[in-house]
Amino acid sequence: MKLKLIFILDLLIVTASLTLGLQGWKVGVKQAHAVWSWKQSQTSELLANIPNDPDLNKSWVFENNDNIDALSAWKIQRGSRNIVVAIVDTGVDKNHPEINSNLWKNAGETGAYIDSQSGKIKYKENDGVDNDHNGYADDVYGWDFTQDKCGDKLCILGAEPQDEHGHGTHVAGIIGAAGNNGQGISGISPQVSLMILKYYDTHASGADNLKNSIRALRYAVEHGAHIINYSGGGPQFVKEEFEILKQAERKGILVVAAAGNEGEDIEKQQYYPASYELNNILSVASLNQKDELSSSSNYGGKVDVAAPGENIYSTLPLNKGKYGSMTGTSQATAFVTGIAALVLAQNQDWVGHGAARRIKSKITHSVRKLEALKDKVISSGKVSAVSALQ
Ligand SMILES: [Ca+2]
Ligand SMILES: [Ca+2]
Ligand SMILES: [Ca+2]
Repeated sequence: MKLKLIFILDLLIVTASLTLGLQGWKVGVKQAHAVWSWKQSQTSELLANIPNDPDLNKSWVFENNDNIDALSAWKIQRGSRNIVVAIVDTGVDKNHPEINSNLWKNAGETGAYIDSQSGKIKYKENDGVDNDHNGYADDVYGWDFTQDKCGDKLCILGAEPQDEHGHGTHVAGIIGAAGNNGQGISGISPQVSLMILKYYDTHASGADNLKNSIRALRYAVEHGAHIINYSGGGPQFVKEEFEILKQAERKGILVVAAAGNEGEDIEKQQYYPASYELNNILSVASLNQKDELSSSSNYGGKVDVAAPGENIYSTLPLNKGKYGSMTGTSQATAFVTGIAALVLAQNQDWVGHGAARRIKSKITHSVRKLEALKDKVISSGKVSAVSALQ
């Protein structure tokens, strides 16, 4: 059984919430300088369009619009709550103020009713009942496949897909941190619905993580996800995983998959799900700030595009500092997922069969070609949010 590894961060700079006045003052000065240098680099037209998230400039990706063309993309499209993105990962801190307003909610597990026996008001989200009869009790935001207990027909104890690691919350912020809300950063899709599916547990065996990743993918496919972000993978073809992703292909669900962090050519050393022969998989390599392929990034004929992936500033769970930086193809993948969410928000009539193929085509045909990516990724380029919308 293959080991289903998610990418552990290479670098984690936790910007801890500073409580001492002096330290707070120093941080304030640093921010002011950063805002200044950031604004110098933008044209007046883009400046008029910059959202009011004060820490957006802490990310080099947004410091210069050309890095991914997000500022100019937001002039055209800022995403939609109608677009459901499943994050198959370590869970997400749903209490994070930048994530909370963009969480997906299962309509069948929300709302109140009068209990016929007690006559009291009960809330579907915490009544312990599987109100929508999908086999999961109280699955409001998604599910925790690492903690749940399942009988023949019902799974319980998975209603809180909380992120103890940090990876899932970081990926979630890149895709869909609330934009223009006067705080923190902005995701590439400032409005979106994030479905939280936790499969990875650092203490579990590779076999268990793999089994749970397949359950998580199945949930996404069966519960209305339009796009799946999969920032993980492994070297072995797994038939069950292939079958569920094929079902996703039939439904038009796009799977954005990391190329992996071994610095290898994945045509020689396969890396799944990126390497599956399916039209709905969009695989992503990582770039550094100089537009070079990251030394740790996998590449090759199965990798479609590249995106920024080094030292990326995004959200972290509240007990891990709220914001911080991580590196890897996981982060690059999340940028592409965010762009895919914008493209689908712009073309909502595509939803359904064929949508994945169309989104993938838009993104791969609108890249900025880079000499450094020739023969490294199929499109020879890095993604551009604004070009993908045109
Ligand atoms: Ca349910
Ligand atoms: Ca319930
Ligand atoms: Ca924000």
